[in-house]
Amino acid sequence: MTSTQAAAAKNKFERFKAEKDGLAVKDELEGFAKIGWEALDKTDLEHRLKWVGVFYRPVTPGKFMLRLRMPNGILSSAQLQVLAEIVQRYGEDGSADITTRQNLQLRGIRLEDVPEIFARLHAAGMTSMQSGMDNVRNITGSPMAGLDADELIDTRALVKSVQDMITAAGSGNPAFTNLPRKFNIAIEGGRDNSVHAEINDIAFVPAYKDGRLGFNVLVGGFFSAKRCAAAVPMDVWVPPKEDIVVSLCRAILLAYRDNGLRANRQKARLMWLIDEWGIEKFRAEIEGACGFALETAAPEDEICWEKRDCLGVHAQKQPGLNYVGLHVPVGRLQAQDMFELAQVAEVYGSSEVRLTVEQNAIVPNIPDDRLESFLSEPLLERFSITPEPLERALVSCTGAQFCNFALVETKSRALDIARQLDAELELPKGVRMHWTGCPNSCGQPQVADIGLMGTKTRKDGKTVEAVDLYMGGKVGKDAQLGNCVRKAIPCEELPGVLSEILIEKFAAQPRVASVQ
Ligand code: SRM
Ligand code: SF4
Repeated sequence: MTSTQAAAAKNKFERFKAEKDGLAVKDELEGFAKIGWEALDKTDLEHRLKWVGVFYRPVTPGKFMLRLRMPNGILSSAQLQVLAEIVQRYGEDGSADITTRQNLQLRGIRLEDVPEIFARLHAAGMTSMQSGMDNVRNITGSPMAGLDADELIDTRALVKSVQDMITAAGSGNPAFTNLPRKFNIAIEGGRDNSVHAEINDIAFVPAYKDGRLGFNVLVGGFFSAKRCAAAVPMDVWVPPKEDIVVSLCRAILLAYRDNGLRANRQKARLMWLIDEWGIEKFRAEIEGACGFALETAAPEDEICWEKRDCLGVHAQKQPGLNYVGLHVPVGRLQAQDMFELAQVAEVYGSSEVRLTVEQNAIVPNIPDDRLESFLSEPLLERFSITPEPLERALVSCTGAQFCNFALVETKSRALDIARQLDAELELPKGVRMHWTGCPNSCGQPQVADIGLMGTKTRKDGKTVEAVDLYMGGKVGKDAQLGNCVRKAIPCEELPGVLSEILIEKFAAQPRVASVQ
């Protein structure tokens, strides 16, 4: 019995993957669309469709979520317009979310429309292939890539090449569709660790070696309900060359595919294999698979800045051009927002839009003499460049509105509380608050100044929505993960609890009520 067969004997996910590869549904979509979602095989419906980015939502049966891939968080106005048209047809059910991986998810999708939607995505140069389940997620890179005068490495082409290798340029690549578990890759090119490299299974971090600029490689970072771990150094430095970066990613993925632990899904992420092998054996195996010698790591990485949030107007390295970061409250976009965002990028910029892991948007390449009229666009009343400090740095996962794992409502509650506290308190500087609806940590509470993780508790004899409180997460230079410092705070008590914390730990001052 092979190790994969042994795992299949123990684990229902391994069993159904062994029976039929998830990617097989790619060729069955026309048939699915004809028979309708209610007639689908349960495993195809609830699991295998995720291999092509189509997520059945038990909270809203019949209205699916479509998770795209946005390498480096970059898309064109024309692409955004196509996505806006797709969600617009679903009326109130249609919307989109910018995700914590610089990506877009569309809501309200009907299964009968999926073949046509896929044809439109393909025609517009987009894909949703392999974006869910045991596949590699959207690959992140600095949202200022190619714009920032202080950037070290422009990661755009590298990120795209790695995605193309993994997904066979978006058509689906069976070599990587049966990993033991999900997998995250980030390629950072700036000095401020804008993508939280250390929480990825593979992280490329800029570093000079003997005067040459390249990347130190970290491996094994992940969050799960059972365990959260920052990535550890692999003791490897690579030059920023596409063939080398792609080969290294391929070798790690194949080693993980063939040797990763599969019997227990709670112990299947890459770090568990690194624990079992030890980092020296891991490095040696990968080097053997690469077929070329790996250089040892550079002594230091070049992450030397506090993380920037990209909001507001910033001069680019191209003289006379600017990028403007717009705050999209908790990442939620309606069709009209998407049309307008696409349009302002076309009219004032270079028809390009970028997304950030803070769930915000950037419009690059706006000439100096077009800035003033850009800033007076009505869209900027909704997507401000100067939001109040708590709202500014607010991140939230999907939560109970659409996610069946959620223990609490997140996005609307996060926004209401941030707005209430912004109205009551004056803050000397931003405080990064991250909400996540359950221990899966999609909203990354461990990287926040204040992280809030949904749970349930008992109050006055009743079960109520509550949060565990995380503090101490640090991003950018010397990034570190925060820890749970207090458990099960009922959500209705949160405004008071957070107000006290903000006053005691973040030097907030109550605002003086204005005299009428
Ligand atoms: Fe996540 C599962 C949403 C980023 C850890 N995540 C889910 C599912 C698919 C569960 C489900 O089927 O309902 C959620 C879909 C809800 C929905 O309808 O939107 C979901 N995850 C999200 C997003 C949309 C949160 C957001 O609002 O931005 C993010 C999508 C990113 C993307 O574009 O691909 C998202 N998820 C993350 C991150 C953050 C990151 O990657 O930096 C994490 C923690 C980092 C990590 O994975 O190491 C994360 N999601 C998980 C886990 C726990 C993984 C584990 O090893 O245990 C699950 C559950 C699972 O995989 O079994 C999960
Ligand atoms: Fe859903 Fe939990 Fe992820 Fe939030 S953290 S999107 S509630 S799985």
